Parts: sequence; C-alpha cells; structure tokens
Amino acid sequence: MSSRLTGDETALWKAAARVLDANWTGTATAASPGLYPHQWSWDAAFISMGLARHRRDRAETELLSLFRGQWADGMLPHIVFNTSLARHAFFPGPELWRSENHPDAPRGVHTSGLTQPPLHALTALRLHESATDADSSRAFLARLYPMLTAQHRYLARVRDIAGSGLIAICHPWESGLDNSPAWDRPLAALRLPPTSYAPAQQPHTLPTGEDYDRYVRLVALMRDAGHAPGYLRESHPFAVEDPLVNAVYLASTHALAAIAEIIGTDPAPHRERAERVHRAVLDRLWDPDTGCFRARDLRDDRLLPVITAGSFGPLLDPDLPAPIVRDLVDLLLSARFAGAAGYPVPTCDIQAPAFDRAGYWRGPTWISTNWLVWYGALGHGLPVVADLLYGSTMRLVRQSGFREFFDPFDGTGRGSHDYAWSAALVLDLLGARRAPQAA
Ligand code: 2M8
Repeated sequence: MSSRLTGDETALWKAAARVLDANWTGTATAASPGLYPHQWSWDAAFISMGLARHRRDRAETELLSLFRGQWADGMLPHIVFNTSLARHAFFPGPELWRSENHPDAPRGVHTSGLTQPPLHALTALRLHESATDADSSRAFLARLYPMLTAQHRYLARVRDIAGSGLIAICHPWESGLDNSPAWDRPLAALRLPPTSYAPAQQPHTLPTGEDYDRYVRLVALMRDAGHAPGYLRESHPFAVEDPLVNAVYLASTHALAAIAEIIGTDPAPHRERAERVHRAVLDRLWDPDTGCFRARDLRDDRLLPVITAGSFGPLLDPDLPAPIVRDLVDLLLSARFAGAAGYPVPTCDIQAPAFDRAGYWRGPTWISTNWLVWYGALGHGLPVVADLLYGSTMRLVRQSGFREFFDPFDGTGRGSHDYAWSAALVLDLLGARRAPQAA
C-alpha cells in the first residue's frame, strides 16, 4: 500500500490538522472551542495520538499537561481546568468540584474529582511506535512511566471496589459515555433530597438520561466524602464495572508491560495484572445468554440491561477467546448495531427502547468509540470489521466535518464543531493506513 496520501486524504489531513492547531492553547488542546474549552482526560489521550502524526512535540506536551493535574494518590482527574478562562466557561466548573480543598489535589491547578478511562499508557506506547527518534521517544516514556504507574496503582487500590481485579466507575461521566442508557437503572435508584422550597415535590424520574440533578448529586456526594476510598467502596450509591472502561484498563496494562521493557524495568507486575483483569472481564461481564458484554452494577451485583457500544470494548483484549470474538462481531454486524446503520457504530442497541438517534451517547455514532472498535478489530486480524469502522468514520467527517457526534443512519453532524478528538483520530487513522506497521 502506498505510503502517500491521495489528494482527498491530503485535504482531509490538512483540515484535521487545522482543527488541532486552532484548539491548541499553548500547553494543551481544548476538547472543543466553546462547549468544552478545558482539557479532558481521555480526550487528551485520543488527541495525543493524532498530534503524534502532526506535531510530535505537542503530543508529548498534551500528556504532560494533563498529568500536571494528577492527584497525590495517583488519581488522574477527567478535567484539568484552564483557569485563564472565565469561571462560567463550562458547568460544572471548579466551583462545584472545589479540588483546592482536597489535600491530594495538586496546588495551583483546578481539576474535577472524577477520572475517565485510562487510555494514557496505550497512547504513550502508540506515540513510541510512530516515533522517528527512538532515543528521544524512549526518554519521554521513561519520564511518563512513573505517572502512568501511579495512575494504575490508584485504580487498582481504590477502584477495585468488588476486589475482582476490575475497576469501577463511581459516576456515569467516568465512563466517557455520559448519558448512555446503560446507566439509567442505577441512576434512577439515586434518591434526590427534597428541595427546601418545594419539599413535597417529587424529583422527576428517569429514564431521560439527561437527569443533570443526579449527576451533580453524585459529584457532591463524592466531593463531600473527600473521595475517600472507604466511602466509595462501602457507601457511594453508584459503582459499576463497565466492559469498555475495563477493556481500556487492560489494554493500557499491556501497554505498561511493553513500556517497562522498552525503558528497561520489570514488566512482570503489569503482565500479572493484565491476566487478572482478562479473567475478571470474562467471568463477571460476559453474558452467555445474550452473547455480549454488559456492565455490572455493584450495588445489586446484577448485569445492567441495555447493550451499548461498550460491549465491543473487550475486542481490545488480545487474548479474548475466538468464540467470544465471533459472537461480538456477529452482534456488531447485526441489525442491532452496524447492520442497520448507514454510519456505524451506533452507541446503543438500535432495538433498545432507550435508543435515541440524536441523544448524545444514547445512540449516535462517535469517532472515539469507532476508533476503539477499529483498533480492537485490527488486533484480532479482522480487516473487514476494521475497514467498516475506517470507512464509516471517513464518510462521516467528509460529509459532516469534525463534529462531536453523528446520526448513525444519515450521518448528520451533531453537537460541537471542531471537536478535537474527531480531528485527531482521523489523523491517526490516515497515518496508520499509510504506515501499517505503526497501526
Ligand atoms: C462529555 O463529557 C462531559 C462531562 O465530563 C459532559 O458531558 O459535559 C463526554 O462526551 C466525554 O466523553 C468527553 O470526555 C467530554 C469532553 O469532550 O465531554
């Protein structure tokens, strides 16, 4: 395959690079101008992969800026606020999180108190795989490694709430798939306090998926409990083991083992953890009755009913048994997902009552989840599936631009414009296509 881009691909490449340049703040990339002006954690991981194809220096700076927000206990917050912006630039801003009041939070940096899928070690390894200066890249890995291992130590120590080896999210926003229907049942179980001005008024019930009152209530509960591990483990009302989050955790644990070998330290602890996570994902999140992975609500130890694109996350596990890979591909290509969508992959089972073609993470196609399924398919030697995701993604951005998310049936762009990870992942996809060894 030629390493040169076609004319059309060159135009796409330049357009994507312009978005990343425009969103660059000097030290990091805004997730999107206007709506998401700060630095988000898993956005930064996706964005850094794209930057590595365009501005390698910025790819490294993106990650180092994000880790400036890391808490002393290793927690990598999902938002690092750009304090040069007006406080009302985004809700909920620093005034809700009050990170400055937490002894573990970094001084001089305002952050949220939640985390997001730990994609960062995988990103760091991919930066090395596409690097032109191996010595400089190795030195960057050695600099980042202690931050990455601290992040993973926090997750294993504080978020392995069930003691299963998996990590739990304590807020829907920690999944990255914010208002996904997957969270409707545990969110609905959250009782809101009566309002002082209308004590008799009953809070409206879910499932709308847009119940911001519950999102903010969960933030306040975690904040007021000081994000204490014991509170999260024993009392916090939302605790879910999600297949996508744990698949990303597993992929990054494998990446940490590879990075350890590259910088000359012991990979064995990461390999041992990867094996434990691999087994636990299969034992706790695989539903043989429906042939898919589901999230597990730790507060009632039941699998959650709605099947989402998160079910395909475990394709990131290189050791996933072949029969399960086949079941996942059958589901992915079925009329419940890609088989009935002109622009796959819809983020929710199309046949689920909660599916909403325009509803943010309740059905629309996102470039980030497309990229994760593409990467997993490549890892399992599924070129037809990888090409399906590649082709759908390229058609979406050619037709609708670098939008936040897209209608899975007609490709209409929705949400923010100039969405950084949509541009960044197009660069990574084009770069990988033209240099397969760095896929
Ligand atoms: C969205 O998340 C924020 C909350 O953190 C929101 O809903 O306001 C999600 O799409 C998330 O995946 C993404 O990281 C963030 C920034 O792009 O926006």
